[in-house]
Amino acid sequence: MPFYLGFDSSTQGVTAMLLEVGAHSGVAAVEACQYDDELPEYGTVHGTLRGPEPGVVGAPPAMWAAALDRLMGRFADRHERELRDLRAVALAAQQHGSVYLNGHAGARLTALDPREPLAGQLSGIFSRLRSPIWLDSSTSDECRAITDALGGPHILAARTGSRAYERFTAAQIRKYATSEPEGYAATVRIDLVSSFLTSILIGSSAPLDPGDASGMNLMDLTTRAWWPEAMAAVAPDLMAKLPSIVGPEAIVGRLSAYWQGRFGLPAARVVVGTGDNPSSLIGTGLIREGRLAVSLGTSDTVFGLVSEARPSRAGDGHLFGAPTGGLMGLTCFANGSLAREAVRDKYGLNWATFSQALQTTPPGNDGALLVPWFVPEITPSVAEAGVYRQGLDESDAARNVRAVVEGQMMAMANHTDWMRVRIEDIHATGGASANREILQVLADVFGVDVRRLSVTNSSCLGAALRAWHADVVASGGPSDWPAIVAEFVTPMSSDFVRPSADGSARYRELRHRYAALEERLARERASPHAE
Ligand code: XUL
Repeated sequence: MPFYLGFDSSTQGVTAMLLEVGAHSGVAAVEACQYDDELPEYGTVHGTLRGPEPGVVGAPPAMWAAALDRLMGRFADRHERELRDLRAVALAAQQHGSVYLNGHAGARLTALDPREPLAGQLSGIFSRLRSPIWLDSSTSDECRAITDALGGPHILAARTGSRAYERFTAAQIRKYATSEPEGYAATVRIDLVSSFLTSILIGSSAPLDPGDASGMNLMDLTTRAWWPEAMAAVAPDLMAKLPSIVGPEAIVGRLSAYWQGRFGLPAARVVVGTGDNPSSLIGTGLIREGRLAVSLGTSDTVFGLVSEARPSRAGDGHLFGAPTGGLMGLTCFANGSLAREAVRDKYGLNWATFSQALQTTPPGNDGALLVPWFVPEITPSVAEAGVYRQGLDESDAARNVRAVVEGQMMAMANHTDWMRVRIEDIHATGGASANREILQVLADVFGVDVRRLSVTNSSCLGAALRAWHADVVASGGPSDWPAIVAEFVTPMSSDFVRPSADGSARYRELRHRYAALEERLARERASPHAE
């Protein structure tokens, strides 16, 4: 029976999932590697390196590659028999992060020695040892310059699907090119995390898919090709340094001699990589408009397929290419699990007592509000961290727990309106979706049913499903996404959360108050290029 392998290289670690397809369809194995625990030599905290300037957040790209190597080795040790029938591999990665390679990289990738671990062999190929990642908020000046050069935020949003954002790759590249021109000049190739790691899988430079490329402010969403004016506004000779863009189901190579020789893997097909959010679209089964997914992870994201290219007027969301070929709308919040954990830790709670706090407090929290910007926020654009309470005593642990969750869910609902999707139901995923009380707040705020999926790492599942789909298509079979997701994306019947009439009524009113408070605070602390 055929097997398919999906990787999710995320902020805090990398996960891989092996699917068996056919008579015994199912998830055959899942393995993970957390960077802080398993690769402490890179010195990351939650997979990131911060500073020295405020807002600067990055990670060593060599660490992502080392983790991939380690995880592949673990798979080969534990699942040798299944891997003999491995047909295809696909990878998803945190979006927006960029990897800067010098002139040695190309030759080195094609000649990796299977007798040596990967990490040592990559030394000397990076023109920049620390990659900026999506949590970086240090590029407001660059966003402003790019926006001015291209004629304003609405033009940028209409062309690329998003106004300028600090974490998007265009602003990050501009900052590097202007602050370290020598390093930029020595860079022959700028990858996203997905194309960098896919290049390592195939042993040569891999292209990008439209889903990840649309997180750069550089791709024309209509033509799905690089936008020459944006290149000129960002950095000299940029076009020559970027990967090409191919369709979302392209086979870009085969597992290279390194993986075959080192771990005995077959020459399985390798599919173009994508971002974790486009991958999650598949992993949450969102193949038609009307269903939204809410992913509660390091970042919280809300996303869904959209049938028309209508970028947000207020600039609070993005249009990305979807793996199914159409478009997805997405809004991203930096204060996801980071904010929930900050509140949990501040009051000395664990997840069980956090849930109890939600059970013992009423929906709407008697009008108490908390705006949870524990780190600079992406939506709305807020450059400086700050936590605001209205009608809420800071010493009241239970009410603060409810207030942080309600604030997050109300912000999510308010900043989803721009997608103009008639929401029928929500599929919840990500670590915090295991918490039924959090899902109750989500259901009440959106006023629709919420289902938790049996596989919580939807990005990793999406990658494995993309591998299966692309392999079928490459073998001359039909592109049947409904059949593919129906087989693996199964809501758990026990975790079906209905909105309560009482809760929904309260949030309809409270959402307006929250929006007004958030808007006032954001205006005072906004990133200057936002409007
Ligand atoms: C999306 C975003 C985050 C990262 C997290 O725009 O910045 O969701 O993709 O990995």
